[in-house]
Amino acid sequence: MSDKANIDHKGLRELYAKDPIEADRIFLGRESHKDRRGFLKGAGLATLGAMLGASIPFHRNYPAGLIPVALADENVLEGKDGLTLLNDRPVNAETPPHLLDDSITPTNRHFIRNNGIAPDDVSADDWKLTIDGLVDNPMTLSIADLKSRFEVVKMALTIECGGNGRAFFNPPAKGNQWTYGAVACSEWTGVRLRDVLNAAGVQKTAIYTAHEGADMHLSGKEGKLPLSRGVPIEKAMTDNILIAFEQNGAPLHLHNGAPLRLVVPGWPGSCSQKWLTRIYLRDIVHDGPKMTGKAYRTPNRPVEPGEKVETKDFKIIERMPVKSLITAPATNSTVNGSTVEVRGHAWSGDRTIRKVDISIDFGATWQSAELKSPANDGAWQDFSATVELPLKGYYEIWARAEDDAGEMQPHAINWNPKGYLNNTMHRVAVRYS
Ligand SMILES: Nc1nc2c(c(=O)[nH]1)N[C@H]1C(S)=C(S)[C@@H](COP(=O)(O)O)O[C@H]1N2
Ligand SMILES: [Mo]
Repeated sequence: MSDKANIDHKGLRELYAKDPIEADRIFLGRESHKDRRGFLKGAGLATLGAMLGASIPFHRNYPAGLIPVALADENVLEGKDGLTLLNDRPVNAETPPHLLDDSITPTNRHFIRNNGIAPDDVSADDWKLTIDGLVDNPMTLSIADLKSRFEVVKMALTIECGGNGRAFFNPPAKGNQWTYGAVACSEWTGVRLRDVLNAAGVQKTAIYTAHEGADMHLSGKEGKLPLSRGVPIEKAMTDNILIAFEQNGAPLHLHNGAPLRLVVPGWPGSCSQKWLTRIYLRDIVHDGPKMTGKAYRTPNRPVEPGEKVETKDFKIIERMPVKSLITAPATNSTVNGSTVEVRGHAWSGDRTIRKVDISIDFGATWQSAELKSPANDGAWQDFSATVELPLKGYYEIWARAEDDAGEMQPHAINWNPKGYLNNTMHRVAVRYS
């Protein structure tokens, strides 16, 4: 792995814990074996200064192999509860399935997927959102303007990272090794993107949106965006996309995009720009960071596991596929009675789930679960079932959802080079003793 990939995928604390001198070299470009102090300079010093939010007057005295205490002490998961940290720089954390049991995901259980560093100043009072590009009336709005000029709506909306389930790819795919928990359905309060775009006056030539946020690129370079995605204008005009200023009735969590974010349900989470500062309309497919190359793209044809695919043969991921998650019982739990209550959620991008089936015999037979309607268009659907375990022993509970277009979850992974869109059936281990 390259140095950069090393730090992107492992995170700072792990790097320093393993080999502090090597971490210094990778992170700060410091060749400290030559000199116990190994002066910090140039890019390394700038990166560190950007991360600490201040210059370091005594940087010449800074000892080698020491992670700055401000970074080491920082609790990157403050306000979150029970999440598994996959990386601390950028912060990436997922939620174990049994903690996603609620119909509406509490903020402290909502996963975090950052591509860069969250901004320091997220004061809602000073926040500004600019709408420009191919619109008749470009505008810059405060959060108070959004609230007073547009209808405020509250919706439960599912966000799932395009890479959820990547950990199960074989051959493996680089990137955060998400298992099941890069998905959540909080209740968001905001205004409809459509209403704001209509007020700005969408010009005929506009075909795509482009989103910008206030997060900082890992390099610390001013003006360099970690991620800027967009959606086709027809998608942007659907009525369940929100510019949200509240998550579960309170201000957004810092790492979920405080104080303002887009929420685009049913499409890869990356469309839901956090720390939202600008939306502009374009007459080309948006080509911001993480829109091109292989990012959030899959091959435009079936490929063999491990096959090398040229960049030109990739297409942008649009709707997310049909999927379900078992949230009770927790995997590896032991039950004392033969009757087990199974619960979970199912969703399919831009579609409704029509059926969820449960199996306790490795898919030989299935029983249908009770399935609720979504709270609104864009929310996942709760399911529940009571299953009877015939004898003491080991079981796997499997769930399989089918949507209203007849698409059903597969057994086998649809392999692709970057490990996106894994919607294989969720399996949970249970022992009856
Ligand atoms: N500005 C900005 N917005 C962003 C990202 C980011 O790195 N920067 N990550 C995106 C990705 S890849 C996902 S999956 C979702 C995750 O939202 P969450 O962290 O609130 O769960 O945010 C999206 N919005
Ligand atoms: Mo994502």
